[in-house]
Amino acid sequence: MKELNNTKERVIVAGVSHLQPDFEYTMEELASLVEANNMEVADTIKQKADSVSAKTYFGSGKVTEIKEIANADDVKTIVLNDELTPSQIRNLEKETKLSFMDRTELILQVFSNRAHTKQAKLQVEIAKLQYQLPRIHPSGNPLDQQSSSGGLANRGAGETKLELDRRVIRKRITYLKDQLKTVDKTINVQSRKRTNTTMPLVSLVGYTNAGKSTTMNGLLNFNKEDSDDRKVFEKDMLFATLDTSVRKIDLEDNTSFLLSDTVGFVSKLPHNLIESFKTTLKEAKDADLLVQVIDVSDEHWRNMLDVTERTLKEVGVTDKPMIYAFNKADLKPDQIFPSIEGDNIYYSALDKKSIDTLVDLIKKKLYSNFKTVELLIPYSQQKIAEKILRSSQIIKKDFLNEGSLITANLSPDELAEYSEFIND
Ligand SMILES: Nc1nc2c(ncn2[C@@H]2O[C@H](COP(=O)(O)OP(=O)(O)OP(=O)(O)O)[C@@H](O)[C@H]2O)c(=O)[nH]1
Ligand SMILES: [Mg+2]
Repeated sequence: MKELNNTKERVIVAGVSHLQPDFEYTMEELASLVEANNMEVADTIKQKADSVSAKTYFGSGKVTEIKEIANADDVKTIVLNDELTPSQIRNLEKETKLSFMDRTELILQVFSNRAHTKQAKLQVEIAKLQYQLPRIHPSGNPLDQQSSSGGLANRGAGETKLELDRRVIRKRITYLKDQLKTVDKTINVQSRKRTNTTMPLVSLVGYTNAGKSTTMNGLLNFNKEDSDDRKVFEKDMLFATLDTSVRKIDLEDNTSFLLSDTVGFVSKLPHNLIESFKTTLKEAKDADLLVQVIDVSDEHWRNMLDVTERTLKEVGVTDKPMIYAFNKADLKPDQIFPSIEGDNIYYSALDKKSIDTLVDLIKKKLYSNFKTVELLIPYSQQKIAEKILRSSQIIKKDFLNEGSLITANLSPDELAEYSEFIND
């Protein structure tokens, strides 16, 4: 194992603060992302400036300093805290003869290593190619494209090859997008089957490694014997989950809800990646209730909460009822758990009593606007009775001479739909 560590590439993480209020935090995140990418942080370089340089991201003095520190540390790669323009990277590489990786490329690499399913692989590859498209050069040498030393003839040939390379990449993006559409369609058919029922959908969302998958597994065990085949993958690493899993949770009073677990968030998630992961995040968009899982034992939990809220807004998930689920309370000294304060719960996903309390809160939020009513449906409209029995929360049913008498706990939508059958 030790030997493995020695083979890790050592890199320097560097960033310009440019008036970002959470700069220090994003630099710490960058270091975690570097580790998640199986590299090691040898040094950290920061520059305070009101803005970044359009030419080299850092000011010129800093560029020289980086070169010196990298040489002293015997490091060849610098990882940067922002997404840079292709020309900024080119200029930096030209001036320092070092290799630069920006935050977007790093996140894409981490996602790429974690992608296992066809959908996740396609999503990541599309985002990667879109990132590469404006950054490829006619030769491996980034300096060739701009230099005029090769003479007109060479340059012309280079440009043609560049156009050709770009066309190949564009074609591949189109091809992959088509493939993704087919995969998405299959997944959509499955989720449409679900939406035929009126079972409410609860979505776990939150920062990566907060404990969403562990919470899902805890809820899966609720009311049931251990059922390993339904469990989702949980692990102490960034972006353990890249796909969405949906499971049915049965409650003791004959009611059920659907629960989805999905990809976690981090600051400055690349736009292309978010775009690519839209289908994966669809469950959160369709959800009746969001449970935001927060690792309250992490001193940066407030930043993580902000990142999650910002990302949700970016993917168009707004105005949803939300439970703030402060997880890993067991790791926080003096934190009493499980405990509920309004829409907040302090709990541990590893603790059975916590899970019971979380279920109570989910039920309370989910069914707060439900109403128990008695419906009388004539046998001439048996199809409607069948639909209610199939998809609503049934408390009691009787078959009378006049028709089916059903006592059910109905959502506002169902109350409106079946209003003519409601016995007052
Ligand atoms: N001590 C403690 N550890 C927990 C708790 N909940 C989760 N963990 C651990 O935290 C780590 C991350 O948990 P996951 O459930 O994989 O986190 P996630 O939010 O699904 O993470 P991603 O899928 O990477 O976004 C795992 O090692 C869990 O065992 C908890 O309540 N207490
Ligand atoms: Mg997970």
